[in-house]
Amino acid sequence: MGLARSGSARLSLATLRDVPARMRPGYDPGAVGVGIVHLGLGAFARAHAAVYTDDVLAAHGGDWGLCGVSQRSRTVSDQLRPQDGLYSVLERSPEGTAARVIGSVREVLLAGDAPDLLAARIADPRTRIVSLTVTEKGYRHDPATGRLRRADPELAADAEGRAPRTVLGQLAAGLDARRAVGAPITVLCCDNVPRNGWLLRRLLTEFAERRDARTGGHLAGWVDSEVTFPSTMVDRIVPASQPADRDEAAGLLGVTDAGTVVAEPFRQWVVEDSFAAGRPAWHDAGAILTDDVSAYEVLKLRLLNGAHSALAYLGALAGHEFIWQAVADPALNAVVRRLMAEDAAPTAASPDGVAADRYRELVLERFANPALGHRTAQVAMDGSQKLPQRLLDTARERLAAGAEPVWVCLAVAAWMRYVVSQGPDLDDPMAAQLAAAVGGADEPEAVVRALLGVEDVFGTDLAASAVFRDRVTDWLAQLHTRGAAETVRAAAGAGSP
Ligand code: CS2
Repeated sequence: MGLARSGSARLSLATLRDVPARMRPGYDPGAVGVGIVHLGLGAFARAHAAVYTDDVLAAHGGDWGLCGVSQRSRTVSDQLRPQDGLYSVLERSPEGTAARVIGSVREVLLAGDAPDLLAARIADPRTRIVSLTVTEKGYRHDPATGRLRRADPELAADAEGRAPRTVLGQLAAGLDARRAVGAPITVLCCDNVPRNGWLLRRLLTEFAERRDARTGGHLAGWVDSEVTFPSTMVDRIVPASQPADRDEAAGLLGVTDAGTVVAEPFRQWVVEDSFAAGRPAWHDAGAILTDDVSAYEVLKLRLLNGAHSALAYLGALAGHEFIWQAVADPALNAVVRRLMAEDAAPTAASPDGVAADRYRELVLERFANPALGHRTAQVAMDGSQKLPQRLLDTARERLAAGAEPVWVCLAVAAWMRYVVSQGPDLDDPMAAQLAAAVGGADEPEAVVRALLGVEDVFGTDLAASAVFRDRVTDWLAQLHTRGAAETVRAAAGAGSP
């Protein structure tokens, strides 16, 4: 792990007193019981929901500790278990780094190791919320239709009764055990997918019906009457942690911390207030509890995440390793501003009190934070799962309004160029399907036709839009012949291309 201060004690409940008092949790983590099972204990969850809950525990106490569940790799459980679930968040801004130890994660499980224990945790009446950050691809659905991928072999095996390896399988097994206890519960999706609560209810119901058909059970009906699925909008930029971050954490804390995560100072959480068995007082930690999350969600997914993806693909193609470098590029900055103002903003009604242009400036300031070290390659991952809600829905609405989504088309063309240029190294759950669709095609027209034909991503309508298809093709041709940097420079210089 290359910890800076070898020989230093490691963060744990026993060594917490060695950490400067202002950096410690404002309560005794060891005394907190589990009230939330969180699926997907990645860096984002640890720097977002777990932090809000840590604030609530400091302010109000209560048994809202998290049982954090890693899905695949052993890394997080190896980092956190020897530390009694404790870890630090390094908040990075151009002014410096502030560290705090988070105590809200009270247990760490690896899903594959303990499927029965996980189901028992979800069934336990003391568990009142199951929350999730498993990324867009974790739901195994078709982003274009919002339906389960019927042919997914992992889902099929879980529905056939195997010890669950998929998120939906784990949820179904746990909720079915809870049905025997009869205690209502809330499932809280915290991923960047549109109408995430509604979508997760639909996907889980679809899966439960398949499972019921095999078992003769009544899980789908129970989920319908006893489980709530509030929607959320989640926002904080959290780059993947690097060895140097762990060294800095050791320097600041005075103990070593294998599980430290890095984040920007900004954080936002908007939550639909629909909880079947109670919830922590997250509003006292700055979260917005509301009846309707939709305006916040659409604004964030289309302006922030849409611009982020555009910067990631154009930035990577232009040779920028980090997002802050891409947004500091005057031509790229100009192009992304136009995408946000001319294509995305007209499709996103601002929530009360939020001015779209002020929101845009704040987002660009956050992207420009050089202390974060957020890689374009990280944001560029899983494009097939991200493009629909970040860019394609914007394009659809602009086209329906009779407008040409010029800048969204540039971002889509950049994604296509990125897909082809990455070849077998493309980090995307649909990499094989995208490569097969492109085949040996190289001409822009052929590449656009091939990728627009991938209905799981583009549906059927966009391929049929000559306006969309021709503009994407024109941009891809420019990226081919002039390269990304020159294409963007020319576009930024031109009034309207
Ligand atoms: C990013 C998001 O990696 C990505 O796809 O766009 O993780 C982004 O940083 C967050 O949604 C910000 O809240």
